[in-house]
Amino acid sequence: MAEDRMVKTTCPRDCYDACGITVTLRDGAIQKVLGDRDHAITRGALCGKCAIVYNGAWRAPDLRLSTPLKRIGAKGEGTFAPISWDEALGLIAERFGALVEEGAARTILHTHYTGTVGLVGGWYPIRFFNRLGATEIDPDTVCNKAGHVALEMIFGESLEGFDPRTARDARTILVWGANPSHSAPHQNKGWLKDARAAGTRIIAVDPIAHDTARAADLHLQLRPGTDAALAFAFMHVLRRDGLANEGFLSAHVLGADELIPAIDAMTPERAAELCGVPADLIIAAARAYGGGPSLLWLGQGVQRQPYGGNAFRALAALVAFAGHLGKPGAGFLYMNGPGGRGIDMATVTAPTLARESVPAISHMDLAATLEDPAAARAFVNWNNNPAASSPEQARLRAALKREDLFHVAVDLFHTDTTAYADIVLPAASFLECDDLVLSYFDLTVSAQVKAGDPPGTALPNSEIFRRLAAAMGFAEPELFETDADLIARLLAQTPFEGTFADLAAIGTATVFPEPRVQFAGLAFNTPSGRIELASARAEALGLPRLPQPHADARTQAGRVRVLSPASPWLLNSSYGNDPVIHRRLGVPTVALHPDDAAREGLAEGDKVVLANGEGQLPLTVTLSDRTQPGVALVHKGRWPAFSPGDANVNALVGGLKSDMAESTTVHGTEARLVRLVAAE
Ligand SMILES: Nc1nc2c(c(=O)[nH]1)N[C@H]1C(S)=C(S)[C@@H](COP(=O)(O)OP(=O)(O)OC[C@H]3O[C@@H](n4cnc5c(=O)[nH]c(N)nc54)[C@H](O)[C@@H]3O)O[C@H]1N2
Ligand SMILES: Nc1nc2c(c(=O)[nH]1)N[C@H]1C(S)=C(S)[C@@H](COP(=O)(O)OP(=O)(O)OC[C@H]3O[C@@H](n4cnc5c(=O)[nH]c(N)nc54)[C@H](O)[C@@H]3O)O[C@H]1N2
Ligand code: SF4
Ligand SMILES: [Mo]
Repeated sequence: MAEDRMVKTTCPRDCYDACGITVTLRDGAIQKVLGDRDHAITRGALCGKCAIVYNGAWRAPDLRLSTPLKRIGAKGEGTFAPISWDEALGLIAERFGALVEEGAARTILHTHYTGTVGLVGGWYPIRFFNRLGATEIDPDTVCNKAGHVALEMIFGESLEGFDPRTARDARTILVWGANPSHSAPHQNKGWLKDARAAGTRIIAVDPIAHDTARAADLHLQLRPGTDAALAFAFMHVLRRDGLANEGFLSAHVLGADELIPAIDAMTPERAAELCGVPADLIIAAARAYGGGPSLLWLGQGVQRQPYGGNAFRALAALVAFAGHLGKPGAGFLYMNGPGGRGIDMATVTAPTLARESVPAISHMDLAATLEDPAAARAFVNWNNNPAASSPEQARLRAALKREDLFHVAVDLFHTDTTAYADIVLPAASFLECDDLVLSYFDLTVSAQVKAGDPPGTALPNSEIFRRLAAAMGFAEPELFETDADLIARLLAQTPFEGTFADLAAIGTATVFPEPRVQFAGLAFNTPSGRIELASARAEALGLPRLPQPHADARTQAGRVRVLSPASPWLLNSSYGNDPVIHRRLGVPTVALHPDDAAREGLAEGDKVVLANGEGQLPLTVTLSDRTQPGVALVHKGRWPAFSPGDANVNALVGGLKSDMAESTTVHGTEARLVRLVAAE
């Protein structure tokens, strides 16, 4: 028997952890996919979900797509016949070519997101769409765009966060609207736990008492959508207790004085009423944060609210009032982008290939646009499963049934979305191609290394779009650059000194020897060069000039606010088709506070329907003291096809846009609870 061989690679899921992986090979075949023991974040164990799927669905020949397919049944039915790559690409090129000829390239819509966050697998195909002139469904609008735009407006930058290693200098870490225990499991049990063990206070602000909140020193369990009022109350305490950094405010901040009346009015007692958090907890948390140095982890959950942009503006004001920037142990993190490690994303996406400006629309408009034969004549989804992940699920799926909509899906698996496609193209997984992965938490650069061959004739995303470009008759050399050349060029932009082979040998490189200080020079890329709490740009967009001390009104009696954050067993909708994951998940549930359940006469295990103007969803009740009265918890990511009612929580989610950036308001969803009486 041949010796075992090990390949180090990296998990490229949309996850804060960017785990190091060791793949064991025997006779050239993958035996086991395990966590890398030498990896500083992973420390030997993958998360539970990846440990299952990377040794399950992701390597299961019966589940993976292995050949191009052509639809032979009705749209949505999922009946296909295998065809060759030449035939598939020929059919696509013919349809796209005709639309280009007619000057209707923009009626080709494409959705994509973070099926893989590998720089090549995630973004190289954009080159093709730039050249084609297709309309991009702005991916961030389904996730985090409001937060990005708010931070960018205020700090001139949303993709430069604190360096997590600076936690050694922090006295407090405030985790606001993130749930690391699900969405960043290794940061939760490594970084956060280590910080706490070293004496750093951890404070969580979240409507749900998740494991991170339970392990924290303080948990402020606010009502959803009341974050801005709470942030103003924090600032109130800072000012009242002499913790506001006046020197910082006058030197680096625009508009702090204009905010003072609203701050002075938002006493902890007033905020307690609006947010449902006891005033003494607000005071204790504000003092701990204000004392500093402090880090603020800005979660993505906070801004998936109707006033999510304003909430981020208020949280930015809190950072400014505390003056927690520009020194070790201070700062905030939404996401660490590639730019801070030297990467210019235009190297990957080649925007110069676009002949005109590239049209983009919000995910919130996807269903309405797909419905309209004049606006949408073709549709491509790659790295994205909108029939499970996007709002207005029923409307979106009805639109995908349009016979005259030419639909191409690129995925590893048959999904709820591929079921509607005319052509399905099989993609290679991260175990089957090289790439670069940049954690969006740690300032590292990692190698994704090919460990095995894809099933059948499946191809990496990049190769699929190279071949499609050739079939279209496009000639620009950028459309044909090899992965190896691109990876080498990208790696050369980073501080890592070595080749891809050098990086592959170690898996992950820490590219800055010492922790970076966020905004070290306190120079901000805003028009004034300062932190713009008062924003002329906001005014020009019809938004208030200043952050507002807003709190959403309480949910009306008889309704619940439905929160649908990350599940520990799914990665968005990915993994929902793995049989072991499926067993772990059990039936789809709604977690209700015992008070709500008692009021509605519901008990553990009862069947209910959540219903609103958007749709309805059958669920099984589970009682939980992790939630609060008026708030129901239904995790995202179930596959409609495997769920009662052929729907998941997005059947309840409308297309309402946030106050900024036309972004998602998924956590603003409300619904009625309808009890099902079992037929005798
Ligand atoms: N296991 C797992 N990990 C994942 C994902 C997954 O699906 N599964 N998804 C990945 C992706 S794409 C993303 S974007 C990240 C997101 O990861 P996070 O940034 O952690 O965001 P979420 O899990 O969406 O939600 C975080 C928290 O926001 C809270 N929340 C909801 N409304 C409010 C509010 O009004 N105020 C406050 N303060 N909090 C609120 C929710 O209760 C939840 O606990 O996770 C990534 N990691
Ligand atoms: N109700 C509710 N809905 C939400 C959210 C929420 O909090 N609540 N969160 C939203 C957020 S934060 C996000 S980011 C979106 C994410 O939504 P999506 O972008 O749809 O993410 P996934 O559901 O994981 O779908 C990714 C798809 O890519 C495929 N894939 C994986 N690797 C590859 C590859 O290498 N090549 C190709 N071609 N395909 C690949 C996977 O099989 C999967 O089908 O969902 C949003 N939807
Ligand atoms: S999904 Fe996240 S936690 Fe799980 S293995 Fe991948 S990077 Fe690690
Ligand atoms: Mo996301």
